[in-house]
Amino acid sequence: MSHRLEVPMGRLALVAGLVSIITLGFIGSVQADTVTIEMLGGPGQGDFRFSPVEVTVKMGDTVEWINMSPSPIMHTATYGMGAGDPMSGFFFDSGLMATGETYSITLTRMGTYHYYCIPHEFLDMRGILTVGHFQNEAVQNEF
Ligand SMILES: [Cu+2]
Repeated sequence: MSHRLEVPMGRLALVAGLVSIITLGFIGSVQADTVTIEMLGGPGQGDFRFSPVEVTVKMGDTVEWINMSPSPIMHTATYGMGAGDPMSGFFFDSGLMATGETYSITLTRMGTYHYYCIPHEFLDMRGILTVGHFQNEAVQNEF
């Protein structure tokens, strides 16, 4: 009697094990990612720009900017449409970044975030960051 019970219990344990593996796999697939945006421009690099200029991420992802321009060119990633925007810097502002420096944010609010570079606004160095529940999701808020 007790011997016959051991077999189904063993199968139950196997099934429970498989379920936990599948669950962990699912959690892994919705994990937060890090997206990197390069700040470019200057001698040998052409126009001052963010690359890619337009980025879509999931809520909870980390967005990282890195200044790839040659020294001593400084950039910023500053929320807003420009220095004349009363909301300038409201959601994020890296401050001046030297060559090789990085700045990271994690946005937990859905929407489309326009941003610019303070030193190169006059050269139209701008970017757009869209945050959705999921990658490529249509976004409701326009900031
Ligand atoms: Cu710049």
